[in-house]
Amino acid sequence: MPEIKVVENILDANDQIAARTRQQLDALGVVALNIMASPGGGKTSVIMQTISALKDEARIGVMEGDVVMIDVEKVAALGVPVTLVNTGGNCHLDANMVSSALPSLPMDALDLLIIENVGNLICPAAFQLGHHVNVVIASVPEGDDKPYKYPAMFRGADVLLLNKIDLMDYIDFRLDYFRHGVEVLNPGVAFFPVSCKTGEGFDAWLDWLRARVAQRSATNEA
Ligand SMILES: Nc1nc2c(ncn2[C@@H]2O[C@H](COP(=O)(O)OP(=O)(O)OP(=O)(O)O)[C@@H](O)[C@H]2O)c(=O)[nH]1
Ligand SMILES: [Mg+2]
Repeated sequence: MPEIKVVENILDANDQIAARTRQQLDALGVVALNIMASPGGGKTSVIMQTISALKDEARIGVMEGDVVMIDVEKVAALGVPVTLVNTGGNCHLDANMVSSALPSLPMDALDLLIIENVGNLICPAAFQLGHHVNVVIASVPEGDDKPYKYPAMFRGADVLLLNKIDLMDYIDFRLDYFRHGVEVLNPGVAFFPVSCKTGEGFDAWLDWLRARVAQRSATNEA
């Protein structure tokens, strides 16, 4: 089937650029997160809470995959370097976009690069960017069936945050059903229920991230 061949070639070219980016990041000792979620799931909110908590202990830079400056301006107000990765309206970031945006950030003065992908639970899962960690954010108002409907996204997660748990009392969200769907796809994935509004659950996520950044630094120094 020729259509499938074309898609394979595109992904192959993408993966080659992603591999180069990964080498650059590793040489610099920068850990990169690919933050993925539905539109409005809480990507920017999680990024901002994370920056506020960690910016005195880690040097953080941010890439915002978007077509407008709204999220860039929010992150810039926290005083960390941030750049827009203009997706031109595409439904996902790709390795070329991220690679082209690297010179816009002071990469040799960072420990952690946070990449906010386009709000979408399907396309971003298929594209390597050169990052180290897939962070998937689900949120309570989206419903408890999301792992069942978007399996590739949940299967590929290294970390899963369930955001907006402050809204649990207002939504019919069966946490057991959600967790079962995740466990079938991705047993043992690091899972953190959080609320960006109240801060609940954030300490566990921050500890996980601190450990991941420390692991990278230790490898780099060795
Ligand atoms: N109640 C509640 N609202 C939240 C929470 N986290 C985020 N929000 C709100 O949800 C809305 C969307 O949050 P964003 O962080 O902008 O979500 P996003 O995924 O970056 O959205 P896009 O970039 O547009 O895809 C905003 O109005 C936030 O204030 C939370 O934990 N609880
Ligand atoms: Mg956002």
